[in-house]
Amino acid sequence: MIFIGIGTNLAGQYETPLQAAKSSIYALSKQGVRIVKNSSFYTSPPMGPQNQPFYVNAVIGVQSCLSPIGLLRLCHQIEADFGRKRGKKWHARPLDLDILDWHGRIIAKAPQLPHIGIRKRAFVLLPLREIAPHWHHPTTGQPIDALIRQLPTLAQFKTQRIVGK
Ligand code: PH2
Ligand code: MG
Ligand code: MG
Repeated sequence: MIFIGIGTNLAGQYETPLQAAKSSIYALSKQGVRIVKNSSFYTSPPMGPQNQPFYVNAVIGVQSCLSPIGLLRLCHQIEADFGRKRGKKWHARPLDLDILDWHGRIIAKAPQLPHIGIRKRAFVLLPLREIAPHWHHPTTGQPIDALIRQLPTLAQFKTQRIVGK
């Protein structure tokens, strides 16, 4: 399975970031990506610069015949369609689509796999556990429950499920 993390804290052309997040799943499916699992949507304070809105995050499990780089290009194309402008690191954005895990593959760069941020981010691990409770980190082999136990309690507490799938 391939897992993609969705993040947004600006509405862009949609009414809310939540609506942008939902529409991004539809945009992927329109491009031939098969959506197999959807997590609930979560909200959390921004990691990084604090002068930006709270985020909405979700994780989906998908199937696609695209290569990692092909899928990355598609994700970037959809981000651009949603009004994302690339610039400063960790700035507010209407859409961020991160390939978290591509069939357990380990790749050094572009796209780096598994995604560098998985291990320490409650807003990735909590939705991922919902749809893949037996998932293991491809590089370290750690089960997802162990990764979640290692998170600071506050980070878990601040990541709140807002709406079901
Ligand atoms: N993504 C970032 C930076 N900070 N914070 C939250 N809560 N959620 C995100 O998805 C997120 C972030 C860079 O991709
Ligand atoms: Mg990201
Ligand atoms: Mg990204």
